[in-house]
Amino acid sequence: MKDAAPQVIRLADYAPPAWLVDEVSLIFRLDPAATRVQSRISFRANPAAPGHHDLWLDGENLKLLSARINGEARSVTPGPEGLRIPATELPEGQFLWEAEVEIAPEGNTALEGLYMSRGMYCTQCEAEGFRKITFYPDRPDVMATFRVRIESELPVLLSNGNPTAQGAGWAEWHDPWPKPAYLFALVAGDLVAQSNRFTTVSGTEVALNIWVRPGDENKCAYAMDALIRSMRWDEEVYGREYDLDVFNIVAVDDFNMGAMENKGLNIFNSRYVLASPETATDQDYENIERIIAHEYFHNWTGNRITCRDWFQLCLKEGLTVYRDQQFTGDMRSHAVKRIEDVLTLRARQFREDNGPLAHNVRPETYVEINNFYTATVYEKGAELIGMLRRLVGDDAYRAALRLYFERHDGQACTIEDWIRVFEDTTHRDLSQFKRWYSQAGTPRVMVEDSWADGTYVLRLHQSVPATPGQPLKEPLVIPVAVGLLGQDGRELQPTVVLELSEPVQEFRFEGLPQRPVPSILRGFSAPVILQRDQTSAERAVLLAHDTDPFNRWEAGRSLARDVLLAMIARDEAPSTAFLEGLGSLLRDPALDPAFIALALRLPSEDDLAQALHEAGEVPDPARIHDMRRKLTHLRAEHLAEDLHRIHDAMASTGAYDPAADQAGRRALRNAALAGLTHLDQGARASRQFATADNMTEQLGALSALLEIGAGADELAAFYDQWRGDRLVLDKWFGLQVMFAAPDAAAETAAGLAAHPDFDWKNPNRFRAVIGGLSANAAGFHHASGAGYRFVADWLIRLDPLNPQTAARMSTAFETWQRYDPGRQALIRAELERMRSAPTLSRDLGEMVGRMLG
Ligand code: 0A1
Ligand code: ZN
Repeated sequence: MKDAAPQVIRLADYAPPAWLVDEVSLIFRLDPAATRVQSRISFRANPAAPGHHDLWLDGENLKLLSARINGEARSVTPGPEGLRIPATELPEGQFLWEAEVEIAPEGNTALEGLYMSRGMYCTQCEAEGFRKITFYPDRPDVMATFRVRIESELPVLLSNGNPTAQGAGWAEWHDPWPKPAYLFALVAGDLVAQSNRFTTVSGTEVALNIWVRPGDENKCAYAMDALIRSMRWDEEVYGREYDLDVFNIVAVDDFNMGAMENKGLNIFNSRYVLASPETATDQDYENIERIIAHEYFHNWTGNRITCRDWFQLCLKEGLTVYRDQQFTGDMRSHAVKRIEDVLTLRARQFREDNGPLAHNVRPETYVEINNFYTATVYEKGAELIGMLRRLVGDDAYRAALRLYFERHDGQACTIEDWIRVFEDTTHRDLSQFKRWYSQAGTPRVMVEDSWADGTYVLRLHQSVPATPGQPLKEPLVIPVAVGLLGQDGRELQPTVVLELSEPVQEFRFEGLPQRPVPSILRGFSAPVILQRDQTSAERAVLLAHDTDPFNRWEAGRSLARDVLLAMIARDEAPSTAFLEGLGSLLRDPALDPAFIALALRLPSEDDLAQALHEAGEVPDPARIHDMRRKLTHLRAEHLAEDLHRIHDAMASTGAYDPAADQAGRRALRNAALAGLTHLDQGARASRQFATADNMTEQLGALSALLEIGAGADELAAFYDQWRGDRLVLDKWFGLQVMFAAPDAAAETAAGLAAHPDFDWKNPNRFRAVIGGLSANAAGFHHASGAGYRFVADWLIRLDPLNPQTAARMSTAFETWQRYDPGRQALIRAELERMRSAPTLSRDLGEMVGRMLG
């Protein structure tokens, strides 16, 4: 409900907890409407907070039935956010708190705390959900061991740690590793497991289980395989071993985010567990592998070493994303993974960083912490780790991590602790590097160069634009990886990492035989926007010869972007150099098909709007849409022969395998099909749809058809085939909205929202339709304002039930300042309408407030 003046939490106000917890013991008597939770918590005065203090326990929506201190009944009246026992009423030193509360999981639509998803009980406690389960100091710097007893008639009863005892209608668990309450988890349901075993490097046997609904057990094999590979990889690459007798994963249909790293009991959105070749795309498989790894890696980077407070979120998230990126690179292809990661970074983080929601990787204030699980904290946070590694080198990185695990195991840490392990291992002053954590905005690096007498000079200028609350910026340390090529494509200078730390700096390369073609920011060595006038001849050299695969791809990408911008600005025809450059890639047998597929991918409509805004222009979403379609068509005409050849040559042989090789071939095949569909009105795509034996090819064909406004029969057939599969049906909902023509997008979304299978309280289904519309740039930004209205209507409706998801999805509006006055007025009106909704949550209120500025 609406707060008069929502409280702002500040990093600067951090104070250590007055009371620490040694052990927690919980008994759950599960009931949908009236679950009883008994707690026994042993408190001890914190020596780091000298004096005798009040006890503050967080608690929300709890019915307190009884409370005792050292066995003596207390009458306490909790407020809306928790309860306070004055120091005068507390024993000194230590005491035992016992309480019983009642909660109603079936009415919990926010999916935070203990809730129900289609008959099963589950929990989500990050960031501050444990306070909806019982009274507790719900902050990550309070770490305790947990004993849990669950009583319920449901057959499977799970919690963190190791099972200790069980009988008919009950089970007991013990987690010996001290943890913050946000890592608590409980699951109860009619579930079945796919099981396996893992022997750790030191010989401990671990039982692995993936728990799903009966009927889904044949869709867990890939997740299990990914888990085993993750466990082995973390031992081999980071020396991290698993530390309990069991590792449980549970798939849940109703979940706000992707997954959650609860100690020994990871809970997953079912879309990131369940897969079979017929129902999951290659992209789904890759996501499952990545997220399984991510949550598993949290066991060390997050759980054994956690965050002191929520401002330090990037400590666990940036590092864990960095680790999962390395893992995927090792499992698949580093070149392809890097390109994919940069595409995501630019699409999500640069977008965020260049708008009203820009914030530091380590924020300094928040109203609702759930609003800070962002691309900046996660993806830019990971980029900072990569830069640090580039600056200190691989050996020092390894040594620093060893020290981090050794020094901080069992602690709740800060970014200062993290930086210090690097300083202590390298004896290098990293105070300037630390600015990356406290300065929002995407840095621009402007490049000038000159050539005389065998010496090539690169002059780099850095600047960071103002962001909300941060008008002035200081120079950063930016690792700029550079290589030099000859005009004939030969490498004259292998990669060197230049350290740009001044506002302007010159770097000299001497003794060169000819003026080189520079390959700058190889591997995307820093999350910056490079500003450089590059001739198309130079780009052609890089596209054909760069030894750095990222920059090779980047040369093609910027060529495509410039072609599109010239079409948008002045109807200029695409250059033959561009089309021929692509043609050569398509004909190069040495290239990885996955790489070629990425090279064929045109910048998205939102990428183009971002580029136009960056160039000081006002993007017109309708024109962007038309020109991008036109280029897709022209390109297909020019490359038709190659595309036909590729579509045939990349056809599958043998049994479906989700690994990189086959997935890359299918990605290229679908990319070729999408182009060809523009030429043959869908004949090939219809054939592919009819004969596909896997979801990647079925969905590739359907998408290609929908993109040209065809595919009605296939859409109906798809629904008939998959109406019983919730995850596949999400795709059916999402695709129609994403590919709807701009004039019809809002109407299509509204039609689907009235469909009997539209369950708006399920976050996946809600995201498919409402998120689908915001992903359809030209439809969402339609000049009528119908797209804006539709999304705002649904966010206002969802917000009182599930504020977290409503707030997250409001980022659809974060780019509003890019657009023309007409669109700006329409969006502003919708943001204001949301802000004045009588049911506005703190979550959505904060987001809308920040967007309005
Ligand atoms: N820590 C999880 C993400 C997560 C965050 C918040 C949640 O609920 C508010 C749920 C999950 C991760 O990084 O995977
Ligand atoms: Zn995470």
